[in-house]
Amino acid sequence: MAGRTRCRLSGTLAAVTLAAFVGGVAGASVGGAGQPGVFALLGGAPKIFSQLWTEHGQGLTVTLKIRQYQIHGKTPILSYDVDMQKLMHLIVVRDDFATFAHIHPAFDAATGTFSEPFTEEPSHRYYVYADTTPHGIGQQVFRFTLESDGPPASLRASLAISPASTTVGPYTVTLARTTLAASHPQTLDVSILENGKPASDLRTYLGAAAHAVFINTATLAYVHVHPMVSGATMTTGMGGPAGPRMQMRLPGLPAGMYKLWLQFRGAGNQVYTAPFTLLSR
Ligand SMILES: [Cu+2]
Repeated sequence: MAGRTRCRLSGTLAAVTLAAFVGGVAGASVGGAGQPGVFALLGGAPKIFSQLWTEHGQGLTVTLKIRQYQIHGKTPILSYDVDMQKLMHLIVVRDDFATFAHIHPAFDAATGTFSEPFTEEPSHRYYVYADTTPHGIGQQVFRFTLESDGPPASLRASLAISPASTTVGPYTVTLARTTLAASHPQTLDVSILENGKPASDLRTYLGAAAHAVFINTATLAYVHVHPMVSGATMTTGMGGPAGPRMQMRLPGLPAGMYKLWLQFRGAGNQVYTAPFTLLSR
């Protein structure tokens, strides 16, 4: 698992923008029928049905609840394979792409329900991607839309290409470039420096040297790749060294502006998230 270069593509260009809204909006009501997820894995097909509902807590904190079913079944799926050390990876992105969360909901195996508290900010919409591997079915990714109180401040941010380097904690993360050739598979190098020298205290996180999530800011298409340590034929295993130079193998990304969040684990077991904005053209 850790050695595989994995690549996740979600969403179809035509369908996604619309789908985020067709999928409905959760958060305003408690419980109820729930919101059907929009299948979001490019090249795949929906083999299950996914549903999200929310339970309100204090203030703007909600508990996200996700339950999935066989496509024509009424019984919740109870058996999931562990993927990258977790049963579900939940990616939550704010509508202006300014915040990103990668969380791992608790799973109640008796009811097949994933639960995770999430605190919204006022006047924002959130895109929620639920990524699981139901046993015997394979990877499935569904997207939901979560709305906070008040009218959304902005549905689409106008984003500019970011600098190729950004600093998170003690680390400076640099991409080889921030423009990509549209629709061509390609390699993108990443380096992580600490105090001007290649960082030496990086460790694998969730079974990979790093995790990179790309979201097309117009279509909401979602791509999840795992960079490899440069020169290595595979990542160095659970908790092993990672970085400081890595290579991301990207699938052909359709033209557009992409927000990228690169997550890696550094000193003190802390997970860092480096945001970038790239243009595929
Ligand atoms: Cu990952």
